[in-house]
Amino acid sequence: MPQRSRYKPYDQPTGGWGSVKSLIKHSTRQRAVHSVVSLVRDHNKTGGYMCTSCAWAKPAEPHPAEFCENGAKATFWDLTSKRTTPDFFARHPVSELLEWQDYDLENEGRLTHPMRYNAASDTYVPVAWEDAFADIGRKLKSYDPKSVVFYASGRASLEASYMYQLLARLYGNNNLPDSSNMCHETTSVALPQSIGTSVGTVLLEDFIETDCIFSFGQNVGTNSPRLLHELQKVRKRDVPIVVFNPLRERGWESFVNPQHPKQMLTHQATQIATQYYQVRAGGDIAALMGVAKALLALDDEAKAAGRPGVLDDVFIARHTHGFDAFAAKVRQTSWSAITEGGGLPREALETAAQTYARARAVIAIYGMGLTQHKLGVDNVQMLINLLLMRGNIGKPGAGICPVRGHSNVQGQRTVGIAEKAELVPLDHMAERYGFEPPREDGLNAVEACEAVIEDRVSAFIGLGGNFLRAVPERGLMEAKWRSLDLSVQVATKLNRTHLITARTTYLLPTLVRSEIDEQAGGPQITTMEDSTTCIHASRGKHRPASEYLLSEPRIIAGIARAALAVNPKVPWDDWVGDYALVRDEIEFALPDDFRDFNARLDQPGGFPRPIAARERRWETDTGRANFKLPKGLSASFDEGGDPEVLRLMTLRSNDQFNTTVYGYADRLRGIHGSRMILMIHRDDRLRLKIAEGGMARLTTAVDDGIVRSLGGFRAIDFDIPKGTVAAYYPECNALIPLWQFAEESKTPAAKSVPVRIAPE
Ligand SMILES: Nc1nc2c(c(=O)[nH]1)N[C@H]1C(S)=C(S)[C@@H](COP(=O)(O)OP(=O)(O)OC[C@H]3O[C@@H](n4cnc5c(=O)[nH]c(N)nc54)[C@H](O)[C@@H]3O)O[C@H]1N2
Ligand SMILES: Nc1nc2c(c(=O)[nH]1)N[C@H]1C(S)=C(S)[C@@H](COP(=O)(O)OP(=O)(O)OC[C@H]3O[C@@H](n4cnc5c(=O)[nH]c(N)nc54)[C@H](O)[C@@H]3O)O[C@H]1N2
Ligand SMILES: [Mo]
Repeated sequence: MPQRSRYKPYDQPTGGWGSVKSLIKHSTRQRAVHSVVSLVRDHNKTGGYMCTSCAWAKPAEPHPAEFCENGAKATFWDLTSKRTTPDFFARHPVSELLEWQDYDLENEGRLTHPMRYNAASDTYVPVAWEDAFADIGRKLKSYDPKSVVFYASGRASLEASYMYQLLARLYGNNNLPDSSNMCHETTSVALPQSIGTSVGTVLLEDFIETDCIFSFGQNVGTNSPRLLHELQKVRKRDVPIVVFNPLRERGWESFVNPQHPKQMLTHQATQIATQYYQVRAGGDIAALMGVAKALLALDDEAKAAGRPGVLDDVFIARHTHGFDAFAAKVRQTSWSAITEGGGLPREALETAAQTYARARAVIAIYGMGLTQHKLGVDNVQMLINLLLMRGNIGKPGAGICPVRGHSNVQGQRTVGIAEKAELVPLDHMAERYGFEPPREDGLNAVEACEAVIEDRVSAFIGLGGNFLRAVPERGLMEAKWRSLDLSVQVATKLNRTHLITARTTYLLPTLVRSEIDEQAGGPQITTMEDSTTCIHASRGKHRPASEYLLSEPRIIAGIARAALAVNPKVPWDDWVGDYALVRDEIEFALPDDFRDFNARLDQPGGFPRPIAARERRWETDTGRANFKLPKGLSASFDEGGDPEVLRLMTLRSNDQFNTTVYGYADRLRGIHGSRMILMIHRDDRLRLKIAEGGMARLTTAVDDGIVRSLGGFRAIDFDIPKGTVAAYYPECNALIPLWQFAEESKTPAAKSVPVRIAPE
């Protein structure tokens, strides 16, 4: 399907007619035109279903059509009329399918039947649900419980997630890695140490009051386009938006709201970023240090002249810990180290500091550009330090705003999908279900990979996701996967993880969120938590893609009944019949967060979980908000010593949701027709003797005995800092060493892979 690659810089705004055209193309291609009406009527609306794309907040007063281009693509992709049937599997042996592209696999449409891999014919063949459950249960009973992994991608509802984590714990482990481990785990480690909460402190209403926004390492136009509505409103009030990103992402530059007729007809675009700083990959600690240094200088200057300082001295004295050590560190750090580390001139950082100092209330937004680095935790904590200097946490219009990924990834962690035992209300569960839950930590995503490589895993259960495409170290992982005894994949579409088979492999198809989930007690409601800790109900509206699909709660219960001893305190079947009963269980386990859960389902805009830091209650080791000192100025593995080593950022295109590739157009970056593209600075390309548009090979620059090399990239001159290059995830995951992860959080360091590049 990829055609010849084309590149033409995109000068149109984000949204606008480009977005409408793309929407029409995708609905037609997926033969999902029937879902357009529902998209407008039901999407992200009270009484409707919540989008399966990103986790951005859903407003209490939605737009007439509360969706974006990429939410629409996700919905068309789910509601496609195409089907991947038993007949398809009979015609295509797995060894053949392994040659297909990710796009082509999922483009076959929705899975329709439970299937089991048959090694003799090298095909998937249909299996009855009860036979599948019985066999999976029998096998699970035969393993050491510590050798089984229960992975979750971030889409399953709160109800399914609660049941899934309970299944793992009753079975006997905390091996509950999830996509969050590869994503905002860095946030979950950094924020509690700094401000005593593991999630962001910003609610949608803060955007109404803010008077400045700083953004780091997040691609709003592609990955959370509905946030552009907030940004546009903010810009109408002339609020400055300061962006730090190696790439000039269109979403941060200019936007036309496709749902605003006047803007569409007059082509009236809103400029989003007022200051744009192309920091080098891994350079944010240095850049933030520079802004902090300039801020201290402004404070000194003002105080010396007898004016009020620019720091919030009262807040710092009353609410924080460690300021003096932090200030000393900032003062000691030289401007030359800062400009070298961040790749930004001193004047730029001073200007950013002036903008920051003028604002009464600042929101800091960030994404994978901060979390997926060796010093990702320090990246996030430096950003918090900056906020603390002027009391920008716990007041209206201010706060920290990590933009989460999957639509319920945050909620899954909230209700217990976590490998860290201390994060889970295990005592409540022990009491309620009369069992002794495992107390030692389980495996996170990287540790699960290590365990697979070291032959310590017997079985892997995947509640959604595409584990083998999402994780680093693809070569070794795919090879070792084949010696697993059991792989069970609960999925909606066929992906590559399903094709790397274990000794026994099941492919279990499930409903998507927009489909009606009919159980004994009638159509069911599910719930999820958005990026701003608000909980929403979701009601499917469409007929399921096949009569053989089961809901995730039902599949989990099926496995649980077959694998576990009967426990009258855990009535799986009753729960499946009525998900409200599961919500009661969640409320029991987490009473502060989910008080009156069932009664509050339809609160417009969702109901927020209480976040102590919003009230300036600091649940940290010191009882205060902590200034944290970064361990270094470079967040990357490569310390910048060798000029032949470049930092590779592995990114999403506009036509994908993680490993799901919707097409080959990265419209907002002007790239069409191919995903094997290397974005590179012209001077780097010339130095490396690669022709413009010529082919290049990337080889990971580490010396650990493993060769990681990938050819076939077309090099395109891009507006990107020298020494930083970019290419697409998941294609590049073969290049990422498993041991290059963020210190403390173990989030794979996907944003600065040290690479050498050669012409091909
Ligand atoms: N349509 C769509 N929506 C999505 C997803 C999707 O794939 N498609 N994925 C979902 C998921 S799971 C997630 S986690 C989020 C991801 O959303 P993002 O956090 O936006 O993740 P990426 O696309 O990886 O892009 C990271 C951005 O960080 C920049 N960057 C890279 N390295 C650095 C750095 O060192 N410093 C700075 N300052 N910037 C840097 C890159 O140029 C890029 O703009 O989106 C979610 N939403
Ligand atoms: N190099 C590099 N690697 C990365 C990243 C990066 O930026 N760079 N980002 C990381 C991040 S942030 C994340 S979140 C992970 C994502 O990792 P995953 O969450 O594992 O991957 P996805 O691509 O979201 O999973 C897609 C599959 O999920 C299944 N699916 C879709 N909807 C449903 C559903 O409702 N239920 C069920 N049961 N299955 C469903 C479909 O079969 C589909 O093929 O990747 C990580 N890997
Ligand atoms: Mo993510």
